[in-house]
Amino acid sequence: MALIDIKNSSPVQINDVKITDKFWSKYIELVRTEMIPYQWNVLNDQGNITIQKERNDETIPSEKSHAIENFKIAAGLKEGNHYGWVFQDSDVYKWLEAVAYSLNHYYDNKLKKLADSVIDLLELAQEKDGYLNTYFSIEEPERRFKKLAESHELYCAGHYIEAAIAYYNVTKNEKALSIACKLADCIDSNFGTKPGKIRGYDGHEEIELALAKLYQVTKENKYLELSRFFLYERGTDTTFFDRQKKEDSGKKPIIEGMKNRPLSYYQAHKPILEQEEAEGHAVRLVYLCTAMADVAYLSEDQEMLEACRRLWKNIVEKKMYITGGIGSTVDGEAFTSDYDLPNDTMYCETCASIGLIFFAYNMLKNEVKGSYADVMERALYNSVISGMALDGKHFFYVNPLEVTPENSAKDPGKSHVKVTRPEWFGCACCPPNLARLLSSLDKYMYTIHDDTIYTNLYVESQTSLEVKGIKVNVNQKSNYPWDGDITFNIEPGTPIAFGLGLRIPEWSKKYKIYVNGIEANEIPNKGFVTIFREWKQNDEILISLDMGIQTWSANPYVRDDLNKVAVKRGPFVYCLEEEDNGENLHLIMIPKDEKFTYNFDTQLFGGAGVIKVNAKKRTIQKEWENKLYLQDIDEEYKSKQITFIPYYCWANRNPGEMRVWVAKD
Ligand code: FUB
Ligand code: ZN
Repeated sequence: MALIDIKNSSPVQINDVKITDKFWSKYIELVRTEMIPYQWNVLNDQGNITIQKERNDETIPSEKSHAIENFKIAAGLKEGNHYGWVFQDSDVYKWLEAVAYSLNHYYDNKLKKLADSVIDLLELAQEKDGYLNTYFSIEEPERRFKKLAESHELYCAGHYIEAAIAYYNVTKNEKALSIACKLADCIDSNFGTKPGKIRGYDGHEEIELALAKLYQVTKENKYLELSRFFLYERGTDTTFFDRQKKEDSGKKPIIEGMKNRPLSYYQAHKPILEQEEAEGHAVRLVYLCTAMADVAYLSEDQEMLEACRRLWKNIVEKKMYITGGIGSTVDGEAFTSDYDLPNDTMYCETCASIGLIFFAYNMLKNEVKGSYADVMERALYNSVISGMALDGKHFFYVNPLEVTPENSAKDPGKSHVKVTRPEWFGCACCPPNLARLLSSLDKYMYTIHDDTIYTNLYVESQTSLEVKGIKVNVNQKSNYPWDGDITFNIEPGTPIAFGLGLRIPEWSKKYKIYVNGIEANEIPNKGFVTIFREWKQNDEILISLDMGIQTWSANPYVRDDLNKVAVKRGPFVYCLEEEDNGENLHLIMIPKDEKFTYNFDTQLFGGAGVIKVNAKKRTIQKEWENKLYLQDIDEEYKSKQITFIPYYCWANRNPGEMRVWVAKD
């Protein structure tokens, strides 16, 4: 079933899954009916949309998108200048990729024609030698590949290649793929170790993961080799960016504000095998790791896999928010030190959590380990979908765990921490990234290793998989993520022996599994319980997960979360909003043994589980009037019932305070 079944642990081809899940179908429909048309309007500067800067920074271009117009100018169909970020092209590519996945769920001829016309436009914009980049073609052709630290040329190329593969897989549009191959060949002829070639790499990783995908579609070894070159070259010659900068000196910066970034920002401070810690720009790091994990898998590179494991461990054990957000600072949109996880100045870019999912999935291709899927689920249900309003037309670039509107308004250090989701951003990397992830969710649900199908995500669906060369339908039925019972129906056609690995999420200490009504006692191994048997038509498995309400604590080294708890139920992290609980959420305290209650509210947020508990709220006594400090004053509290909503739902009502970590008694 996999496009190229190099080993037995194959990825699952997208057209083999049909999602019927209530929770995710809504999102997939939202992508199709709202996000894709809405984003198309934005890319064409239509629709009267207000574009906000993602943070206070004069240099952010935010008048319009101009992304399609840039292609028309590069194609010679229009006159004018390039407008927007140097990587504006990637917004179109991610949109195109989302269209491809969406067409796979719901074939829409009009949309396909529109996407075909975009491919035609790209063909015109592509230069004779395969080069494709509107900024450099229009504005500075002589600077092509001359300032890779900033230029994003290979980043944009990578996004096109990903889009082309998706589009080709779904529609069989050969032109899309041939533009991608021409582009990759152009890169191949310019980069490498041979004399005359550029021995360097892009400041923003992306081409590496795209080339690994291109290899899998075309079976052309040169693409895998080029990906390996970029990965292994990174950080070996630490003078590369500086040398390019010197040769390019006197010219205007390609991106203002990127002049003085340390090499670790680009993960170019050391060779990748020597990088022990997740450092620098968070999206770059996870895109790098995504590529490393895929290339390690494809070329059976154990050293590279070991490097992935080290970086993964550092992220999830020391640098990840409970929501699956990563990146602790706005400065460089970057990781900081271990356990530095501030809740109200964090970055947690939507793209970074999406990249973490890509990384997790590629690790799952390498090895059976439920914890990769746990992180995938954590990011997906929390930091990722909080990146979008429930209307599919407003987006967060960063996903805070604590917001005080006044501070965001007045503190320049919190200008990136928005209280409501804007309609679009000057730098619009996140919204189309969300669209492509949500519409391709089916890709992440299963992995197959040898004769076992592993379930990474519980999503109601009908999936056709191939084990031992035989087609098997695996159907999931559930009301997950709100309920913990998931029924699997197995339809092998003829009886066949194989394993079905059921992930036991880290949050579900208690669970039960029944096979055809009889309780199974298999011991979990590496996060999965595997039922191995000869499956017959209509065999049924029920897994029942613990959907109790839980309070979680952070490692005591996380200074910002000390003496606080976060409330969780199933895969969801919950939060408090001012709308339900009044202002000054920091004064609320959760008593130790209070009983939480849960209710599914069909009216709220289109249906969502709400949690309530009797808590205490500190009262502000009269003595505090006009005083900032008082000596030896007793604290007084009033009891108060408080309401938690799922974190992803926050900021869908009136603007106000929000917090995930709540003080505990
Ligand atoms: O540089 C391209 C994209 O813009 C990055 O991935 C995001 O973090 C944003 O900086
Ligand atoms: Zn982004």
